[in-house]
Amino acid sequence: MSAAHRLLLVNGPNLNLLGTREPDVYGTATLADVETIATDAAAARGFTVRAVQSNHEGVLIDAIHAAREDCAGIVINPGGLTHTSVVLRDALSGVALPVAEVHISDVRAREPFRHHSYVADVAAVHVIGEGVDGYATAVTRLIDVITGHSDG
Ligand code: CA2
Repeated sequence: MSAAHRLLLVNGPNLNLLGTREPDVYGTATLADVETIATDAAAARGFTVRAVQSNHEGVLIDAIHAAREDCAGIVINPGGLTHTSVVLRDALSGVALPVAEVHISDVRAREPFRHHSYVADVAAVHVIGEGVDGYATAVTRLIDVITGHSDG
């Protein structure tokens, strides 16, 4: 599969805990389930997915930089880094690939510190509060942007 048909899926800190705690907020699906949901949605459109999850900001930055070489877009749930990280935002902005931002929970309805996203204005697609199925929505809408079927 060519770079033109590959997405990078990035899950940030603590998302490896999906399915183990806080099911009332994040549901019962695991990180592996999330990666399958995204992979299946991409496959339906002829795309592949490279998935990375890390609790270390630098690992995420390196994966985003590497995507410049061989991916057509990035789907990212930055976890708590959403609300804190200029560094992550700069990495996404710097690689100049189309980005879809996903949040499992409805961050707009949670604590005030979750209302601001440093990533939001570098993302073409935003999917918030759709649970883990939001990853499929994000993949599909990002592929629409990449292929010119939508403006996001
Ligand atoms: O709703 C989302 O997807 C979030 O990005 C998840 C982050 C949170 O900091 C954001 O405000 C919203 C937290 C991810 C932690 O995930 C856990 C999953 C299960 C158990 C504990 C944490």
